[in-house]
Amino acid sequence: MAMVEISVEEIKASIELKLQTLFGRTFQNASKSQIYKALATTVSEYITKDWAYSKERVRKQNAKQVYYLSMEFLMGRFLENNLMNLEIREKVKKAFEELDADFDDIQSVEPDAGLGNGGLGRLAACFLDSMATMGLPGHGNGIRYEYGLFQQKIKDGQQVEMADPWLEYGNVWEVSKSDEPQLVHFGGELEYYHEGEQLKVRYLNCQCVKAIPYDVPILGYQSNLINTLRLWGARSLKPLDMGLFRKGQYVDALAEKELAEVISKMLYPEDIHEEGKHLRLKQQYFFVSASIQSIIKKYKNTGHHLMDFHKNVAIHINDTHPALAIPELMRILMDEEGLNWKQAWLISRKTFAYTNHTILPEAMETWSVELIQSLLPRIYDIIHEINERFSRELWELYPGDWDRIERMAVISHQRVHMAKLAILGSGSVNGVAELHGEILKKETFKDFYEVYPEIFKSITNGISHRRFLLLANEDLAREITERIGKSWVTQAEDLEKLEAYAKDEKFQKVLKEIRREKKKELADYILLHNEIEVDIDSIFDTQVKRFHEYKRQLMNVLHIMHLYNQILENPENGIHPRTFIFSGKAAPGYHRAKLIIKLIHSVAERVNNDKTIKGKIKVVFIENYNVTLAQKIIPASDVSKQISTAGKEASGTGNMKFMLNGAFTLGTFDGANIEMQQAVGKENMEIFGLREEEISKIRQEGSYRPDQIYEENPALRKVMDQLIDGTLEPEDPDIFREIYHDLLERDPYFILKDFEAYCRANEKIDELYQKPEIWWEKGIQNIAKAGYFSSDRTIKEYSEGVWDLKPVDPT
Ligand code: 26V
Repeated sequence: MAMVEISVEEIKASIELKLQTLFGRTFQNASKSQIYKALATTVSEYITKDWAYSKERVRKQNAKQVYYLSMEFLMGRFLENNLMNLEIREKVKKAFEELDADFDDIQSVEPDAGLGNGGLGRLAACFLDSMATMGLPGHGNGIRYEYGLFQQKIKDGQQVEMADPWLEYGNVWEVSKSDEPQLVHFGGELEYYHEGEQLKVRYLNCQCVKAIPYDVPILGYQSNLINTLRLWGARSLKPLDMGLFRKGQYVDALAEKELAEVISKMLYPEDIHEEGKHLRLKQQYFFVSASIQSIIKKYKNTGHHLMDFHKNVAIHINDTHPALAIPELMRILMDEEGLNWKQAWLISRKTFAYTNHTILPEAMETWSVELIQSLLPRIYDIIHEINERFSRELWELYPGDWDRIERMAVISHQRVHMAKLAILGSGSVNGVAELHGEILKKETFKDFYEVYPEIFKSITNGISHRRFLLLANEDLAREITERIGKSWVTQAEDLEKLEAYAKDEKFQKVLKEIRREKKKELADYILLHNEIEVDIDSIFDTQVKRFHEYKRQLMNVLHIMHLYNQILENPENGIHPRTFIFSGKAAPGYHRAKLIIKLIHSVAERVNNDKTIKGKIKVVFIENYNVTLAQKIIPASDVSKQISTAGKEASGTGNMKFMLNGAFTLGTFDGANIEMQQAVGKENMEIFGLREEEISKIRQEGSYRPDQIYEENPALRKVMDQLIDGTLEPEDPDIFREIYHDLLERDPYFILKDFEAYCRANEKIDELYQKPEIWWEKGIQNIAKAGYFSSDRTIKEYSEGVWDLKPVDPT
């Protein structure tokens, strides 16, 4: 639907009409939330009309389609993004000016759709944006969680979790299709029987849950194609038990209903740590089963033969969470469509592709045989058969090598290993950056790589450069367009043309002024929310992401303590003032990550209130990090901290968002940082610390002695001692003792080992920042080379190399 033909007058008229018809209000006496709804409904009606044509076009062209199955879609706000894609933001702003209302105020009524934890969920959202923009028929399938990722509040320096009832006031962007439900079965017993030649299966005494699709239109920039994000909500199949109801047992009457509906109640907030919860497994099968059933149903409507399924449909599984889609497709093809095992398996392997997003062993999903067997008996039987057949193949390949067969088995030690299931059932397995893909081949999935080398790939992640530059940093986007034209919005590599302006004083000044403006806005936000005054001429040095030990927020804060000590010792040490910004959530059950948040607050308390350092450094923790906050913080940052232990961060995508906005990266040789440095050049990015090979060698040798580093480095020793000597929390001097001991005795993430190099890298930043011509030139170079990290490029690689997907003809 490219650009919408609507005038400022029409926008105003529509808002006023909607206010009347929906709420019986005039603009003057409507609430902000009513005005938001009136505007959003106006926009969504425009979209919905074209949505139907778009589906029709895809159908007529017989285009192959991809379904991106993901437990998480971290969408953020819809209104602003849709206005951007329809290119009517300016007009809407104008309309609000004429109505004498503050448009930002209205936009901020919309809650973030926070249906994800972090990188994996935001990646899914960026992919949807790119597919729609590039005219590729690709749809998301996930869960309509009633509660998104918890909201984070900070009380006494500690994280407190609050619910995120994002649907409380309705959701203008979804269309519920309660008349197109799918039924999902849990539990019960199986009864196998013969119908002629065919072995059939019946389910007895199972629990059946209704899956209702809620469809959200996904627009692309200037694109004719509107894709669909289909989120499934769980409903009880049974109406209220009126027998109980009449007897006055209202609560019991409701119980069964609630048992079903709890499935789509909330998003699990534990990224990385696998917990093996019953309800989580139910969530996985619930959305996967509903998705596969509806995909097949739609496919059968086209009249194509099932044996051609993979030619028309690709299904992507975002990490192992949707891996049950593989046995579910097998089940439907065999039990309901009458194909034999060989046929069904062939189709499955040609249909599915799997992306791995982390190699941390604690994130590798396994489920107990007992749980799967009782909850999903038929699915278990199919997994068991997959395992049997695979083991026999292995026996042929490696006769007598029991060790290997055991290592590779999908079911071993009474557990089902989801990554192994995902690899076996897929025609493509990929890592999310070069290094990550290599680690998968050489270590994590080495055995499988030896058997199926051709299916392993690396596809480096990307981000929606539209959301994170065109939308989040409108002024900068405008200045870029003035210089190099508008093509970069759909052809991100064209940002490279900016290189010609790297030394241009005028453009350097523009970048600097826009950054300053963004810093001013963020400073206002910080003053309002944290009651901390920050100096907008200080370096804004930012680390925003989920809290996890491998991401090493702890190293960041130890360095701040060190810097503070240095300033106290030598108040005239000449460093440029710096504001250290943190934001991010910790999993509610992740004690250590929460303690690190507390430590940051303790250090902030101390540093921010010490008048003797004259505000040279400030530490700020911005609560409740989400997509909307990212859009505020990233364009206001001078320095981007990407300091994970080498080999641990599969890719990182925040790193790319900062680069795109011209921040300078201080990072380790990890994930996509490596490729960012290749793109922008060594001089434009500061890399420090141990390499992955070095770390893996030290680990193997078992030779690491953090206590020695402590002994040898007096400045570090001082900082460490301050963790336990009451400097920080005189009332509770032992609170950080466990951190101290862990660093000294184990330091599993090599913080002490990298500390010295990290300090030096920070000094280098300080020096560079004090040479403005050089600093801003580097900023421009970063923007110019960020094009490669657009998710448009990533999606192109998936389309060509994995899905075999082509853009639909827009006419
Ligand atoms: C794992 C689990 C385990 C069970 C409980 C819920 C849950 C939720 C999420 C996860 C996996 C998280 C993996 C993840 O987010 N990985 C990140 O993926 C990004 C996109 O590829 C990548 O840039 C980051 O480096 C990687 O950490």
